[in-house]
Amino acid sequence: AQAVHLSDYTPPAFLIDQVALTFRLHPTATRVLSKIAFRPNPAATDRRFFLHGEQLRLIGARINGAPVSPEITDTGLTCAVPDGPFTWEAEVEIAPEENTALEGLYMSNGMYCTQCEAEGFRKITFYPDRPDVMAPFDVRIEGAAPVLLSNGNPEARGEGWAEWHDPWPKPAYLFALVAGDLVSKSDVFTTASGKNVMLNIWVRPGDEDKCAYALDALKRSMVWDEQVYGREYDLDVFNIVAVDDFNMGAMENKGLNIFNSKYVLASPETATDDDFARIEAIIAHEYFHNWTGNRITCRDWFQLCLKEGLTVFRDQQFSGDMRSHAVKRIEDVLMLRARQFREDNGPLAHPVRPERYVEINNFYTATVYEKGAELIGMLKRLVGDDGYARALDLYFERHDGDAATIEDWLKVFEDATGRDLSQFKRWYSQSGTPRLTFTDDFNDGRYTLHFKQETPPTPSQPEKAPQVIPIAVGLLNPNGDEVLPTTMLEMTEAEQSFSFEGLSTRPVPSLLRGFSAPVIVQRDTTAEERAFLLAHDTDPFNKWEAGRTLAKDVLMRMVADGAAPGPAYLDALRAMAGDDALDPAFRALALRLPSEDDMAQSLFDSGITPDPLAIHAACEKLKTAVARHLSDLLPRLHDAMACPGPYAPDARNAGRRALRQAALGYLSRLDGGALAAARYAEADNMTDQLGALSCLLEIGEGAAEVAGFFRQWSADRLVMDKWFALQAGLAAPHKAASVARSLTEHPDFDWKNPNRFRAVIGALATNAAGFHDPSGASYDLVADWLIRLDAINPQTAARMSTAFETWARYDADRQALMRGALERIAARDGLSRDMGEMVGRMLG
Ligand code: HT7
Ligand code: ZN
Repeated sequence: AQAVHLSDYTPPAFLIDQVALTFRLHPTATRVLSKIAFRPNPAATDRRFFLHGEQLRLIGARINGAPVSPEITDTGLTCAVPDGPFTWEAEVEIAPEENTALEGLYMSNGMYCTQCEAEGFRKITFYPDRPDVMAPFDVRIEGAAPVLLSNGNPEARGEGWAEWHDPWPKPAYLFALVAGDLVSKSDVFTTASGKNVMLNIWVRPGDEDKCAYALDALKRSMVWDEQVYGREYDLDVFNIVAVDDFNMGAMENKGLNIFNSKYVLASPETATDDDFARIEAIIAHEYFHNWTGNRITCRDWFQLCLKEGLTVFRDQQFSGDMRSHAVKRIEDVLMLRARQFREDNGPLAHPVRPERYVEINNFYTATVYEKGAELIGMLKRLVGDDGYARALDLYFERHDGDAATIEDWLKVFEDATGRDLSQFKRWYSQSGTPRLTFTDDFNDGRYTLHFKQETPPTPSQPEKAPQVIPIAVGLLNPNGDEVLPTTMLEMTEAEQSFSFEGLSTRPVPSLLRGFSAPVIVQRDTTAEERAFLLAHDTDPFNKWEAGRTLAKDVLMRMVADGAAPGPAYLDALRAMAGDDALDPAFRALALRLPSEDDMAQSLFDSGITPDPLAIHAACEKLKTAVARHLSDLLPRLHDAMACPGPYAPDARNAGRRALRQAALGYLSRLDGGALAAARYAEADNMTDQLGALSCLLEIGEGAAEVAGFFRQWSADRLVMDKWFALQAGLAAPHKAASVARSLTEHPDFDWKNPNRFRAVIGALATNAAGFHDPSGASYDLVADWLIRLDAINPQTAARMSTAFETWARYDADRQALMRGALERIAARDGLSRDMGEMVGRMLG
């Protein structure tokens, strides 16, 4: 398939003044009538009239009312057009019921819905389906469903029809339509300037009592965007619809967000604390897109990070404000390392702004989203809070209504702050995670830090130039007092030193506070120094990081030479776990060991071929050692963190439950799961129920509870996803493939539903030791299912193929098995463009 290049961008040949669409809904024969007012783009270099269109049956087309016969190919149509403005009309037929790819107009549980980002609108009608063509839309829907929704404001409705008008020019990827038997949970929000907005969350009948949390999160997001970014909502209604069959998390269509039901529906009985937190974050994320994405969109898909990096950064700020900044930062960094560092260190590494793609759906990645957000955080650190606020004000003022670029984005920062950001721009074009090494010396009261930065080669980028790295540093004296509060150093050279004068003793450095840049700090240091920082660092991120690196060092030694865990880590962990002055959520995070996948990457980085089974065994051993070392503290912690009264999903209670759960996990290793079984039996909320069940499964117990859970929840799709995922994700290494296989044979394994597919196949791929079982059984099972899914839903199948992106880390046998699985996928007839690109990049 042909690649698209950033350097090939040309402006659209025609612009659109107005779009009118009529939908006559039918499951197998929906008619879409379009009437589009085109005019030539004075800035265009190409004058050809081309409309994208795929899988459409053209019934008829007219220009200025006269019938025309366009030339149609697999990707669209061309037609001779008059000079000057003209009206294009077309009627096409599509079959939503046959659309299993869940892109374009499709059906989920009898409901019509759409997904148009990135290039799904071309499966609805012929159109210039590119984000830099923006237009106001009028939509008429005719269909038997009681609820008929589209973007913008409702204009008129009658029996079997409804009309919508969206006054804000938008690209086609933000178009949406929903029709079905839905009920709503509603409220009214009054904006800062006094305008009333009707808020509706639309769900299937029976789910209306699971919308309250999402609705509340929406109102909080609206207030927050007004207060923090000065952004008000701009329509009379804001609709959210929950859909069961959805390829990703949610979609920010103008005025009509469509959500995977998993990220809307929540009740204490069915959703965990993590689910509540994710719902809050995703509701906020999609709402924030109204300004960062919709009012200001992307010129082309290479600029995807312009809206996604910024909107992730904004949702992270919001969650930090709603909950705890320290805990949120740690969670975000855990996720960045688990997903983005993994991507950046393998064959799929690409810049935050990629320069070529075959299938854009393959670039909705952790690099574009999460590393993209880190770049915004670094910019803010470099220009300061005031500079950031001025730049954002200028961005909204200058680019409202535009399809913008990263150059536009950086220019507002340069203009608002006077800074030259040409070197910073490298963060957008260079892939790979920089390694930051340092040494220090101390002479006559002068302490000097010497840094070196190096970014390893990545696909098609053998050489890297130095990047601007904001390094937040603090210094502590040996009795634990801070002698230098957090100070931002700006590293711009490959090697650079920074000195601090007037110190009476050699300080202990606390580096990269708050994880001030997305880099890997490599430094040999003693367990005592890490334990010292864990005890004394005033920066909560680095306090946690010190414990984390201690745990990693211990695990590395356990894996490499079978060493027993030393006292430094265990004592430090004990002191921290028992320190009631610390936030329970923070302590819960500190008690969590590094993931097995993270350990595999760290071992590989230090030149050791990781053995997933040895890593798993070491983690198990360390968990038991921690449990024994903390055996007197754990029951106290468990009991003290009980949350009396009815369940509430707020951060304080969730933090207490998380710490209680961490204690229960370790205790289960001492009592054979007795307490977890009791907790399971008495649980009155899903956090406790699932938490207790996972403790049991982790120690190879819980068969009766698994059966009971199924009986209790078999009618609830979202809860059943948890049932599937827990079993595949926590199965013992040698059993994981057979457990997952039998789950795929379960009558409720509806593999066409992306959530259910991910719950089994995705969970198996995250069960590190089980996935990498030396027999290769899991690789085969995952590959078989990816092949099957690719035939009906390429987007989700291709995303999940990243299970194999780490093949180069492993021993020759595993490499051969993993590459064999990829080659088997690659060899399939009729492989999708999505999957073809992914396996091609992974095989190199
Ligand atoms: N902007 C959206 C990204 C997206 C998507 C969402 C659902 C299904 C398919 C999709 N393709 C791209 C979601 C977001 O980042 O907010
Ligand atoms: Zn987004």
